[in-house]
Amino acid sequence: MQRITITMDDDLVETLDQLSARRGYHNRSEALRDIVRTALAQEATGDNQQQGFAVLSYVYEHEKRDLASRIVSAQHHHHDLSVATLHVHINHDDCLEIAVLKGQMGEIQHFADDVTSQRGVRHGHLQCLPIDEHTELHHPHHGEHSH
Ligand code: NI
Repeated sequence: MQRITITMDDDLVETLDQLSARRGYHNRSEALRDIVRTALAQEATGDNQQQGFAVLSYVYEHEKRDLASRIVSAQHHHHDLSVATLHVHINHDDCLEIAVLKGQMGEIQHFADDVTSQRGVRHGHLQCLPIDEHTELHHPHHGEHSH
């Protein structure tokens, strides 16, 4: 680990401290490390060849015309990407689905667009977790897990 000194406007430092407090970071370094990781993950999303995992979440109205079956069709069309899907009936009309995907970021983005662009799908969000074969992201304790 390296210690670095950075220069930042007062306003930006205040914003950083507020964000840090809101999200429960213990210090600025921890907050900044996560901000950089998020930026890195976002950048990887644009790299179609990049391999990784992704979490796609969305809310949809299950009785809206044939929306539920169109979503299932999209999932079957991209079955090779699907690791697991969690379905929660959040109220009388709406369902929340969380899909864990694995594969190329370009294909994952395409699948996410297929689902979230459907009429009646709301709160679509894709979180990408790129895998770097050489430096393991977010996992400094390699070797402790046997799986
Ligand atoms: Ni449901």
